[in-house]
Amino acid sequence: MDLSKLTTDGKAMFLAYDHGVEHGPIDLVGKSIDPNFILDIADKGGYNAVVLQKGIAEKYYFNSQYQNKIPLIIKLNGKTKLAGGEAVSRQVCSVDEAIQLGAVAVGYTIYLGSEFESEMLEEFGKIEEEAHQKGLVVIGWMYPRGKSIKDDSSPEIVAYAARMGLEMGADIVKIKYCGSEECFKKAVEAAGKTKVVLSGGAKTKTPEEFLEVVKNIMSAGAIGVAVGRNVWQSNDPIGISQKIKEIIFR
Ligand code: FBP
Repeated sequence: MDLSKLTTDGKAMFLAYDHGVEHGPIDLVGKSIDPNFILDIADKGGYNAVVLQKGIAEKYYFNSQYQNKIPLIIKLNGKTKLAGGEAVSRQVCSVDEAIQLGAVAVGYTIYLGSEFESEMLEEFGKIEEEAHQKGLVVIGWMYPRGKSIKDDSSPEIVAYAARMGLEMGADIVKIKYCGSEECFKKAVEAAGKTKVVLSGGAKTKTPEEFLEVVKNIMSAGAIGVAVGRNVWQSNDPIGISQKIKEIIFR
């Protein structure tokens, strides 16, 4: 699959903004409640793409000034944190709807290890087939989660998640940080020809802490990041975007 619409010299910086679904407005502090604020960061910060759910894409991105400036990744599934029990996230947007909204890629979260893992794997398989037939890049949010997962960021689990992306046909996997450059290297190795991006995580105590993680994952062979809170919850979203950019594209 051709990743050129989503990358610069093979590297990528994606701005994630699907947290209104996954975490609720509590995450969307200050100006970040406004989707236009995020689209402006994506534009001015030089992101390769922005990640949105379909409602935000339809009302704020489609036919807006941003549509021709920033490529769109549509999340095809989602779940709230209000639902109890084992994690399951089902499809809420079709591949065709994503295309109509202007997406060049689709994203789908698979909760590996959940009781409902097989449902998500099956759904992902169908989405991947259709999206590839229609020329879209497929990104797997590979998140181990559930009673059977003791530590979702252990080196073994993160490498397993990365490998699953390759096995399932994802073009890019978005995985959590496992704590060091060495273990991330193993995950990149496990992903093989599937490219790896870091899933940002909760805002770190200092921006330097997050930038250190970005340095480590890039040295480990990742192609970049799909980051949300560490950017748009920052006091200086454009400033931190510039620093991330310098690390990724240097
Ligand atoms: P962050 O950089 O803010 O962690 O965003 C990455 C992301 O994968 C989002 O796309 C998603 O909404 C969120 O993290 C899900 O986080 P989790 O399921 O771990 O609570």
